[in-house]
Amino acid sequence: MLTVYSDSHRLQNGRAELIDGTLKPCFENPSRADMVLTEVRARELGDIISPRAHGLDPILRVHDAGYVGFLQTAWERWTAMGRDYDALPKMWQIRRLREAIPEHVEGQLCYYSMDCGTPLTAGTWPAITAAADVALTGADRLLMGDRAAFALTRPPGHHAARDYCGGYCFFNNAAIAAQSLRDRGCQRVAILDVDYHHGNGTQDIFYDRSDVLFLSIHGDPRTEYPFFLGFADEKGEGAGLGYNYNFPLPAGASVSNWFVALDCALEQIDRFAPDALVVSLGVDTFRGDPISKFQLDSPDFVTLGSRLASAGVPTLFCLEGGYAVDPIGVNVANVLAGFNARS
Ligand code: Q9C
Ligand code: ZN
Repeated sequence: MLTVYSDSHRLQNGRAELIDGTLKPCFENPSRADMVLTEVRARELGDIISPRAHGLDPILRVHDAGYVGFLQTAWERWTAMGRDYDALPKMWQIRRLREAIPEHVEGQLCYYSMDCGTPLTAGTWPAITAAADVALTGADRLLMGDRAAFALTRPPGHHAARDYCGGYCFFNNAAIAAQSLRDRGCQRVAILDVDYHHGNGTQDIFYDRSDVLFLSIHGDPRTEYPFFLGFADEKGEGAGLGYNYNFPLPAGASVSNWFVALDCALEQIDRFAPDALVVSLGVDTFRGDPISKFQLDSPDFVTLGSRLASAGVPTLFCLEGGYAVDPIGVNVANVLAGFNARS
């Protein structure tokens, strides 16, 4: 399986996030992608190529133009005010506050953010456009007939919705790739999100559509981030009713229960008969993950890859979360190797 990778991910390098009452180094940092790339190389899983630039059009098919414009100009506007530190929002347009988009860059930062854990930095724009290109170049390969491709996307994307960032995500790489596959000839695309956290952004983007099936297995939002979405009764709306599946599992759920949920998801994918499958591949389901509470062990990721291959659908993997940095490479490569062995 081919891997698409860009060094530009390094440009997203936030300084700190608020954890347990204090500022700690960002969990989502460049060393994650370094570990994954090193392991993919060592295991000789296939060629590693650079992305081709696809421009902003495929991004604007998924994201709001005002939001994209904000991301493009925010750092320049932020630093023009004399601020040379990471931009983080400190309030939200919550109930009964005015809905108008503020003019001030700090107000816009609050308006377009879901949380305060997603630092907008000097290099955010080049990093996130490169990550979208990585995903889109992976999609190119499926359209060329490849059985599968791995888009080593960083920063991740699945918490980013049409018009907001959050959860370390700015552009929804998997959604951009899925939409591009639709626009370039695939009739039906399924997105399976196996990250520990619910893919609220992806769900939001495709919630009213029947051409993109979204399924997510994740920690129950009654106790886990992102708290406000990801419940089992969210089944889609309008034309999209019946095309959204959430499989929330209690924090601490066993590995066997996790694989039961995977089988349920794969059954729905089979029924949907997609032309392509996009996997939002978070490996923060690992038992040693510092911010998550599932129990998967490294060999379980081989099983995951193998089961995904059994769907028999051209598959694009997009990297999402995974914060146990030392084993992240092994865990991701195990998924890809398990897939390769079965396909
Ligand atoms: N104490 C992804 O995995 N903060 N994003 C949780 C836990 C947000 C995770 C804090 C976690 C976002 C792509
Ligand atoms: Zn996650």
